[in-house]
Parts: sequence; structure tokens; C-alpha cells
Amino acid sequence: MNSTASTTFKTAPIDGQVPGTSGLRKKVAVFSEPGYLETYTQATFNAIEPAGKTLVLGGDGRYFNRPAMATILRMAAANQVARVIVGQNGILSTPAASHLIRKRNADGGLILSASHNPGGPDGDFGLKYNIANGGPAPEAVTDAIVACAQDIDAYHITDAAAPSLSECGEATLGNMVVEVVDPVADYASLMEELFDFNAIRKMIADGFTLRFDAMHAVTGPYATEILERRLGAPTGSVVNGNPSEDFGGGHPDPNPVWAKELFDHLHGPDAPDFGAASDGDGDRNMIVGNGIYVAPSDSLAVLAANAHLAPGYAQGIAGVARSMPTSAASDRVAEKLGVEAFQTPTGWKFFGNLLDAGRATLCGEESAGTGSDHVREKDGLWAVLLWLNILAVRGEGVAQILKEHWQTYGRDYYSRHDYEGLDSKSANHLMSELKSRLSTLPGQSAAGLTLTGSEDFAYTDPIDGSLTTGQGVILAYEGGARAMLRLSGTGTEGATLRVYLEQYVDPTGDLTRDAQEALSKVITATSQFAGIQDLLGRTAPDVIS
Ligand code: G16
Repeated sequence: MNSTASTTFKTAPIDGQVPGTSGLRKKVAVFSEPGYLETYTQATFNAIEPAGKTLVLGGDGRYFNRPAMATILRMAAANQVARVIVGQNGILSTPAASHLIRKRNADGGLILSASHNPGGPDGDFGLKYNIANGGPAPEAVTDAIVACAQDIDAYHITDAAAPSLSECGEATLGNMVVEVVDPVADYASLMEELFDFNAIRKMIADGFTLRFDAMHAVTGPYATEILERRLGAPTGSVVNGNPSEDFGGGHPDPNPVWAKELFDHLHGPDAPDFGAASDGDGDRNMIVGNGIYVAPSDSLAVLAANAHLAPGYAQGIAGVARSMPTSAASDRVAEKLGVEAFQTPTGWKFFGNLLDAGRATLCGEESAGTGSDHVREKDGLWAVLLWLNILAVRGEGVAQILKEHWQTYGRDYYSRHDYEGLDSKSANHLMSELKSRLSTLPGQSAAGLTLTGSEDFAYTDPIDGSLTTGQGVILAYEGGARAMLRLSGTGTEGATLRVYLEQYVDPTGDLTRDAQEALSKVITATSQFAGIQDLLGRTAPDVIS
């Protein structure tokens, strides 16, 4: 028996903050206050009772990952965890962690990341618990963690130092086994099973060019292995591929604003055929063709319509799920395919039951997340590879595929307007005020548009019957336009109001307009109905994507 002494310390108050859509996210300065990480970790352990269990542990390599990982390992040992499977150097992308939990039949996993939020000493850190199916903990589990966090007075930690994570192999910490694994190998093999690597390899050998921007974040090693080594893209096709603790000082969120360099390159004179980017922890993606940006909602629809071209989905898909603020483009594909379409609240955890039950095969969100039943997280590189597989089989470019898609299904013009750094009180007031007026809105007009419906979105899970309420306001306008308003659950400074806007145009309409222009009436009407200027004092959003 190789036991090590443990000490029990008093916990620190963690300000009652509940885990949001993706676990607990806070500034590094908060997470590194004495006892803070320990308290939240112990609350998680108290909720999941980890004695004798196997857990996966990994993170996106951001600042504070290393000391946090050592602390969590020492606490896991003191809480009688049997085995922790951890990525070499503590690295695991979120989808790779999800895969590892599933592949190794682990009881769950802890992911250290604040996703697309900036890193570094002044940036953000986060801790999220995933359950045995590989997906984010559902609300029953996060509620239990919150309850434990409010009723906790001690945490347990082994006195011994955590082992080095720099070499693959096994070590022990007390009675616990620490197994260090290659973070990329299993994930890359899974991708080879799902996609036609020969077809993609041939397309690249025949001169197809691509650029993948890893944004100095976790997907660098994954993309280099898969795109350059296994698929033969020339060295240098992966840019910003060395993960750094502060993501090169950037904001690792793959959208036209934060991945501007890639976006501009794909719209410039030397544009390659295909461009893509992923975020801090590798679950988000951005797809750009030569001269054309693919909105995430459209990407989900195109992938659903063409998934059967990849070996992993050759039998067809069972259904498509999207979050409420994601455009209805994928619903149109599901209808044509004769499969189910689901509209869930924001947050990948709401897809878990549908995926487990085999009701949905593909899922996606406007926030640049797409994925399938291969894991229980969204998966940035997976989306890139499915796109490449489709391009290789169809022998057409991104622009042509998108154009043909709109000609078949019509186009859901879409945009998201973010009002950032708001005073939380004002933002909450705007939402509650709007909710209080919902029943009076239908029939009213603004900017020449009449509202036909309004609701505060609630969702009953079709598998377990659980009800989730208050998930954002939907305003439906005449003529196929919709606006959705909700407060972000992932920010760490003040509040962010997200206004999602869409306008459907059928295949006979003008499919080539600028999105902001096509949405101008919905934008003005929504702003008036919500009282954005009056209640927030803002005349324009901070970020338009
Ligand atoms: C997280 C969730 C996503 C969700 C997003 C919403 O993304 O995993 O499912 O769509 O939050 O963010 P917000 O509440 O800010 O609109 P990630 O990539 O941060 O884990």
C-alpha cells in the first residue's frame, strides 16, 4: 500500500457564483485566491463522490493550468480517486477529453479551460465537470455542485507533490494511479474512422490549399498532426500552432472579429481554397471559403445536408439539434431529409440526452459550435474535417456549395449583435422588463415590421422530461423574421446582451445581399421593442458577427 498523508484545510467562500453554461469561469486572479480553486474542486468532489472512480483530467494549456492541475491531482488522491488519466503536459482539447472519457469508460472528467475567453495572468480560467457520457454535466449535477459549494467547510489534499506530466506512462500519488497519455493519438484515430482521409489527401495532393489558424491555442498539435502529417497539407498550413499560456496575447475566439487575420487572408489576393480556425479549448470552429464566410448556422445546415458523404455518417443521420438562437437553416434540411429537428436552450449539455438516445446525430450552435454523436462536446477540428470530406467528394468549392445550398433551401440571413461590458443590473432589468411585456407585443409594429409572436423560451427535454425555463426571449415577425435576446452565460466582466437576428428568404428571393442590410428592419424593430437605447444607453452593438 502506497498511501500518503493528507491534510484538511478550511475552505474559502466562493461568492455563491453558480457554474454557467460551461462550468465555473472567473478571472485568474479570483481562481488563484487562496482556497478558491480548492473549494470549488472539493464541492465538485462532494457532489460526484469520486472514491474508487476513474477520472480524465486535461486543459487547454492556459495560464494557471499547471498549478491548478497539480492541486486537483493532490485533491483527487486525498478524495480516494482510483485513477486519473491525464493528457501529457496537462493538455487535452475539450473534444479529445470527451473522447477519452468515453473510450476509457471513465466515470467523468475535469476540464481546465475558459474556452474562447482570453488567457494569461489577467485573463480567465475555468473548471468544468463532464459526466461519464463525455458531455458537460447536466443541470441536476451542476445544481448538486452548487449546493455542495454552499455547504462546505473543508477540503482534502494530499501532502505529497503531484507527479510530472511531461512523459507518458504511469505514476502513483498515494493510492491513486496517474496515467499520462498522448493527448492527440486517440482523437486523431477517431477522426480517421469518421472521415475519408484518402479522398482529402488526394484533394490536397491535387493542389487544394488550406490554412488553419490554431490561434495559439490547444488545437495546434492536433491540427498539425492531422492536417499536415496525416493529410499531407504543406508545413505552414497550420498557423499560430504553438499553444501559449496567453494565446499569444490574443482572444482565441474563432469569428470574423477575433480571427480577423485569417478572415482577411481568405478575402485577399492570395486566398487559399479553405480557411478554418478553432478556439482556446478546440471545441469551436470558424469556416471560411475563398472570399466567403460561412455563418455557423449555415455551416450546421450544410453539414447536415451532406454528412452522408463521410464514411462515419454514410447511413444517414437520425436528427439535427440546434440551440434556440441558432437560425432555422438546419430545420429545413431535417425536414427535407425526413428526420427530427430539435430546438434546445443554449449550452451543449442540452444535446447530451438527444445524442445518447440516438435521436440527434448532428448538433450545432450559432456560437461557432458544431458536433455529432462521436463525442459529447462540440468539436472544432471535426467540423473542419467534415467540411474537407464534403469538398473532396463533391469536388466543389465552399462558395459553390453554399450557393447551391441556398438555391435549394432558401437562405436564413443571420447576425448576432453583442452589447458588452454592461452593468449587470441594467442588463437584467432590460430582460425582465421585456419579459413582463411579452403578452402585449404581438400585433405591434416598428420599422415597418409587425410582431406575430413572442415567448420566453422554455424547453422540455424529450428524453427525461425535465423542464428548463427562462432561456431567452424570442420575437417572431411577419415574413419569416425572428429575433432572440439573452444574456451571455460565459462572460467574466459585467453582463453581455446578445441579440440574435434572422430573416428567411426563399430560393426565389435575393440570396446575395449583405446580411446587415437584409436584416436592417429586424435590427431596428428589435432594438425598439427591447428598449436597448433607453435602458442601456447604447446606440450600437460592440461586436457584430
Ligand atoms: C459555451 C457552451 C456553448 C454555448 C456558449 C454560449 O461555449 O459550451 O454550448 O453556446 O457557451 O455562450 P454565451 O452564454 O456566452 O452566449 P464555450 O465554447 O464557451 O464552452
